[in-house]
Amino acid sequence: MLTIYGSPFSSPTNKVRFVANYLGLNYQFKPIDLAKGQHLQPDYLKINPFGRVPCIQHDDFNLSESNAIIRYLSDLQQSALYPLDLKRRAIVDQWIDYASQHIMMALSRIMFNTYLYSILKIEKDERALQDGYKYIKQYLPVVEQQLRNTNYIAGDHLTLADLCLLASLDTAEVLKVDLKGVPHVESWLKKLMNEQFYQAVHKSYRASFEPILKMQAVEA
Ligand SMILES: N[C@@H](CCC(=O)N[C@@H](CS)C(=O)NCC(=O)O)C(=O)O
Repeated sequence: MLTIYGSPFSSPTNKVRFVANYLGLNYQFKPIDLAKGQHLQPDYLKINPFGRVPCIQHDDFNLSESNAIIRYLSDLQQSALYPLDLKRRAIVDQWIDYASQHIMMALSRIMFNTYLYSILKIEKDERALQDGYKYIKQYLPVVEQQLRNTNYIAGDHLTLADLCLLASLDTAEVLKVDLKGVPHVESWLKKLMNEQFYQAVHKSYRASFEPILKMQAVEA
């Protein structure tokens, strides 16, 4: 039995669900309400001591950190999403790291300091917000350059790295990050958003983010 705990507007949670859907895994999704602090309740901390989403329970095995989870799920299914060949796997890891440490990092600075700060009741960090926009402008052309040459981010086949990048760039519209200057990224994103594994999570990121937008409009 596989359970995924997470929040519908959390990119790392969506990443895990994209992978689980792609792999055809049977799972139940248990929403954790960050606004209500459910991620910090003792019951949840027993499953994930990090106090973050996502995490999974697979029978009696608990695992946190979205990148560890997607590697585990892919290997569980012996999927080509995470190739066994040493060099091909290393290239997938390279892009998982780039997507996480540069693209997702930049976008989450924007996300936290545009929307989530008010929900999580933390102080807005204006400097981090500006850094987020600066970094995404700096890092996206690297992705554009790669996608100009290959169909997918780690080569000519879909891999975990694409799903990792997809979960990050999914937020671009809501965060008003313009993708017009990176047309290969834009068409890669559109292509993946049409896939069933994506649509089984949400029709668009905006759709699952709607409650947050409404909440902010009331507070404004
Ligand atoms: N590196 C972690 C990041 C997890 C993370 O930061 N999740 C956010 C939601 S997107 C969270 O749980 N935030 C709760 C908090 O900051 O209190 C992963 O990839 O799973």
